[in-house]
Amino acid sequence: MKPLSDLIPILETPKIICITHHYNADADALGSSLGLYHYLQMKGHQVSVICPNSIPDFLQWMPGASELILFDKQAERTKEVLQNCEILFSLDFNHFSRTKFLAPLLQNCNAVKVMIDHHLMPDLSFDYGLSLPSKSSTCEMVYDFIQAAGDDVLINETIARCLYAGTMTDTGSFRFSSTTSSVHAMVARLMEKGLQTAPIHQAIFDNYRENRLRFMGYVFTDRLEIISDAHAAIIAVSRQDLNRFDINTGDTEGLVNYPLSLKEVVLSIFISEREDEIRMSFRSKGKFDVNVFARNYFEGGGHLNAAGGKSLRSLSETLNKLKQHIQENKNQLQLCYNESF
Ligand SMILES: [Mn+2]
Repeated sequence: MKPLSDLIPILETPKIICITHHYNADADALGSSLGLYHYLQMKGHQVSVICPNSIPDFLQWMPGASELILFDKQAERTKEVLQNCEILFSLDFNHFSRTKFLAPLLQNCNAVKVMIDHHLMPDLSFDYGLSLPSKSSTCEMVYDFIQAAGDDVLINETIARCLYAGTMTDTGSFRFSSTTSSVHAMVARLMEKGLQTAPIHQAIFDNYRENRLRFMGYVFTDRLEIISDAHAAIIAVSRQDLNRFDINTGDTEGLVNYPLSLKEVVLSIFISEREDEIRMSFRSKGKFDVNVFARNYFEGGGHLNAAGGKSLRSLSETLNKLKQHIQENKNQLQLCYNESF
């Protein structure tokens, strides 16, 4: 994999470019894709953004959202665009499998493949790329890329809104330890470009339907289990629970973080029964490594304090297996809890 900086001179002449991100886009995947999209368009390139599947309602406000190509709805168009593509950017993921059903098309695409990502353990078979797990977000990496190309002057309010959104969500609103001085310096620069931050917080966090709040009440009352001696919390919801409150994919975003607000909880896990699999989110405080935990037991991974995974077993079997693995890690969890003071 050649360094990303080697790509900068190649982008000095107009190219046909595709940008894609992981399945179930979050604000960082979409914000980095659209931020890069607007930037490359201004550079004179022909650019398309391909999403592996439809994007959640709370991200529809993002500038350029109406121009996205959704693979689950526009398969033919996706194939056509990829066929003509010269450079393919993969953002906020580091292995094509993370795009699920889109993966074979991306893998077989003849374009020069570029990765920009901050997750652990990258696939290094991309032609160009940058993998920096210490970075707060892929949005921050796209900002750095634009700066490295000497194009600060091209950053406008549209790009600023996209890049801010993903940095804000991936840092837990600038709370996590990945929030370096460079992150704050970037936000300051984006504000100088006309960025208004309050409407973005509102668009992302104050944009739900009543059913989601009712669902949260139900979940915290009836579905939250605390394993005190292991400093762990589990929320497991069945398909029946999701249907009862008419809950979509985007509605469960962020729920996994709430149990971490409990003093004694070091590890929080959210499990939901989806159509094809059991989906799992892992969050931790301090040194407990959920990337390793998700990778070892649930075919997943991500970051030190935030990871995803899945299980093809039933919900109750998954829950039993999970509790067993929590017990196996009990000493480590107790250690992490004690170390945090
Ligand atoms: Mn990210």
